[in-house]
Amino acid sequence: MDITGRKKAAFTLLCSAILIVSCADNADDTTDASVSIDAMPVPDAMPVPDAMPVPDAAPPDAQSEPDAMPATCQTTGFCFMYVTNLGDEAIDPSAGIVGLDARCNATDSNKPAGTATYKALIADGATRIACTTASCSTGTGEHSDWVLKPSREYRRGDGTTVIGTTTANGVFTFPLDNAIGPDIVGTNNTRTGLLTDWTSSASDCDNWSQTTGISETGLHNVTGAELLSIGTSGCTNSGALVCVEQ
Ligand SMILES: [Ca+2]
Repeated sequence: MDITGRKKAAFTLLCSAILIVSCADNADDTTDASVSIDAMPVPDAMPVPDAMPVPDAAPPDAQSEPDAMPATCQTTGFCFMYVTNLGDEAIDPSAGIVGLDARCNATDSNKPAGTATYKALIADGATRIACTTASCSTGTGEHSDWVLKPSREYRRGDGTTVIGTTTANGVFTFPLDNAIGPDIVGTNNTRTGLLTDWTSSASDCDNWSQTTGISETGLHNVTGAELLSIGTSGCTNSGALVCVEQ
């Protein structure tokens, strides 16, 4: 090989080297381009929606429901009783015992705070009966629309003064721990329609539908069986009502 031939060979080698470098550069460019594409999975890194804590916030709302349950004495352990302070709880002949229950739910300065429903501690021997035998000797099956719950503590509106706890047959034994309430100016008489053994009296102003005749009358400010009866009184006479939370 002469000198010219050597120069051609060297030039060819140089060109080959340049091509290899060029190809290598191209390969690097391709790699770089793919790298930049691989670096785009940012959208995959958006787990924010997975962090949705909204469902986690639901359980506290569900837990608030039990808090609303103690609205009645079915769940608070004791029930309220009070004596009306409206003065003369006149009999409404058109309403009967339902009208007397309505008086227990009317505005009254003695009624305990809250939204509880009340019924009158009263009997008519027809729709509302406490016992058909003395102190319900055969059990709660003697009740009709009776207002006291069995084995339940009853308290005054102050929430602390215990009046008494009923028997398993849904009546009180006497004496009570405390009277239903203190003396009232005017009269302490209450309309009851009950005899001292919790059976119904025939004297009930004709099932509380008449303002003539007589009714069994009790006292709210005592701890004995006089709560139920001290005798009879005219249906036009003043009389309060003992009211019981339901
Ligand atoms: Ca009757």
